[in-house]
Amino acid sequence: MKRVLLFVLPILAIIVAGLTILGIVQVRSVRERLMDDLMRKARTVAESTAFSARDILESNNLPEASRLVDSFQRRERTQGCILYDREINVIAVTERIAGWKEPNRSYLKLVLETKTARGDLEQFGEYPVYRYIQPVFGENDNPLGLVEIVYDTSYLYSTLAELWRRISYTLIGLVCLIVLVSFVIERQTYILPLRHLTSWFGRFQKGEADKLTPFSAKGEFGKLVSEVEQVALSLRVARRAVSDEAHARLQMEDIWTETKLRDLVNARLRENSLFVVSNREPYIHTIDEGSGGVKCVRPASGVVTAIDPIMRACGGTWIAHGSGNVDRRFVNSKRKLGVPPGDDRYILKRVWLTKEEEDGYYYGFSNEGLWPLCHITHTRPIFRENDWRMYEKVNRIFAESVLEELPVRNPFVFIQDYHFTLLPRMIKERRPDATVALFWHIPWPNPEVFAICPYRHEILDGMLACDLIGFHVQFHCNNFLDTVNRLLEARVDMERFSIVRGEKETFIHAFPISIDGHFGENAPAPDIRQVERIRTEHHLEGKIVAVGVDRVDYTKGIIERILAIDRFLEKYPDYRKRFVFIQIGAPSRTHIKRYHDFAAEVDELIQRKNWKYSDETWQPIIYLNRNLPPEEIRSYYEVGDLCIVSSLHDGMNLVAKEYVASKRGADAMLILSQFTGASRELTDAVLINPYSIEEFADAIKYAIEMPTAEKRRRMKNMHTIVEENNVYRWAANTITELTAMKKGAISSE
Ligand code: GDG
Repeated sequence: MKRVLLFVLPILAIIVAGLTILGIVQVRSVRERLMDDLMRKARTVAESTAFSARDILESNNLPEASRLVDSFQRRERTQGCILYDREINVIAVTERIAGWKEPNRSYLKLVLETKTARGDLEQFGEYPVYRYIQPVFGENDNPLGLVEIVYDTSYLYSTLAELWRRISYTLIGLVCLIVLVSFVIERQTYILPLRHLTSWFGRFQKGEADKLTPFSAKGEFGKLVSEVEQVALSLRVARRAVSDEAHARLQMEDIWTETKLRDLVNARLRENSLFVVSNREPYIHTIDEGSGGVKCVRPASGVVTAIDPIMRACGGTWIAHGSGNVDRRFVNSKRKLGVPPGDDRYILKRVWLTKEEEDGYYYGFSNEGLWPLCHITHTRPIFRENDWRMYEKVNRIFAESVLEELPVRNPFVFIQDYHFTLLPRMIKERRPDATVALFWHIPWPNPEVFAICPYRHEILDGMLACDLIGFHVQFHCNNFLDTVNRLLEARVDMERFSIVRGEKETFIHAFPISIDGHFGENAPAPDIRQVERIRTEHHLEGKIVAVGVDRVDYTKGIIERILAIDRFLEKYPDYRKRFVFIQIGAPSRTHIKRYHDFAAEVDELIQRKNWKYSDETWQPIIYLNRNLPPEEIRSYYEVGDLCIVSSLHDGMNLVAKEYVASKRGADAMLILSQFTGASRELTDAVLINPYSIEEFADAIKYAIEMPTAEKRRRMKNMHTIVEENNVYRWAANTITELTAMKKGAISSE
């Protein structure tokens, strides 16, 4: 539209200007012609009237004079006639103009003296009139008086106005015609072929290419089409080749690596790449408060830690809330960008939300309602009707965003976490053929706890549209099956671990999530310079260093950790000046009052305990209350002789696994809460109950004093477990299970 106007407007401007000038010229010449006619007519009439008036004036025959001027009363365009004597007294006047203004005596006198007739335009009431004054000559050319003829000129103006009207109508008609013709030409030659090409390419993207007939177009456009067709063909061939190679390689390798997962995805999903949906996006563009420049940040999020390596391996599209304050600057017209920035391994599609939507859906319902409901940490869940409405609305917004991306055949949608319980049904309603899985990254409570949620039925109904729901541990699966059994009319099959409602069966399976770990030859060497800088900066030389890495969240047991360290130093004073604990605490959900208060509580407690023990050379707790890049966190793991994970309740806890992976069986130890999902796998850690401060304090001593050989043995065992059960295996298990369900529908099977 804009382009058509750009093309049409200058042409229209030229045509309008040209026709206007022509109109002005034509109107002017018509006006001159009409005036000329009028003047000539006036002169002729005045001369003949003067001839008749001569006898009347000579004989001073007043009745005859009246008759003469009255004859003008009947004429159409002549307003009237006035007869003057030699002294410029009015002898007779046509009744129609009897009320005309006083005669301009000096003007009439001039006509009489110069003996020359004169004509002028004048105003008579509302009308413009033309008056012509003719001297009446007697014998010897002596003036006897004057005859004044008054003509109505209004017909002249209405003729000109009519002329203008006709010119304007022609102009408007012409403009409409030109615009219409331009649109038709634009549509035929440009829009339709382009639309055809866009739809063709769109269908190619969605996997319909095989069914399509070749695209035909001529000229320059045809050349473009031909190039696009070649790209499409190469892509199709490349995809098939990758898929065949992938099948072959899958038979050979047995440990799960990035490459093996990629092969699995290529072999099983073929061109139907993965669609992941989560609230948190893996890369956030924000303004750096220090430098004022733009930076790309990796958020502190277990979901991001786990899913990003999978997406890097498999490609596909990750749809998430665009939460960075300059995110909009980095997306294309479809709100997408290639990530990681500069590497472009997969597509990130950002969904925009208003502050009000984010507040209700994310801070409100998800994190003041569902998060405390699912974590048994004695923080009361808050359910507000308005938050629920926003939660529904945002699930709908995400559904639309996902649906517009899905390919025509066998799409795979992998939804992450408790922010999207309604999304599976919204997708399935419109795309029943889509395979939808939901992974629940946090614990699932028992039925009594879940039943307090006012929206329990809607949530369960939304989730059960999935083909598969995954939890970290079997215990959470069992809780979910129990919950459905108690709250809904459904058949729970405890042998198949599935729930059947009507025609629909949803499988509920445990998939313990993990990390990529970069094991074996791929393990990145620690950044020695950064490690040294950390040691020097915090005066760690010769010290026993423990680390904790968490989002500042009340479920992570940070307060209990500090209290346990306090008790440890109180109970075992020999460790004073020898032990340092570094807490990395990434700020999280700070708009929520509970989080805000909790952060202040952590700050205050650390300050109090440091004040209690520190002297000029030593401070027991170092608190880094900021978001650090993953590489720096790795350096802190390197520095730590111990890692403390003391969650009060945690779906899995990836920090525990990251620490074990980064230590590669070295002389180190992990202290791990028994209330984390990770404690089911990492049984060689020193397991603690974070609520028991005394036991916790003793566990710190026990971990420090454990013989080196024992530490190495345990760390090695745990390293093997994390290496084998890495995140690629987690993804492979999920995908294998999903594709097995849809066996008939998947092209490669
Ligand atoms: C949920 C569940 C489940 C920490 N500080 C920073 C930072 N981190 C990284 C850690 C780790 C991740 O964040 C945190 O992982 P967690 O597993 O502790 O989890 P949550 O965010 O609570 O995640 C949890 C997880 O989902 C996965 O399913 O394990 O149970 O609650 O990778 O290294 N990362 C960056 N800066 C930091 O300051 N970039």
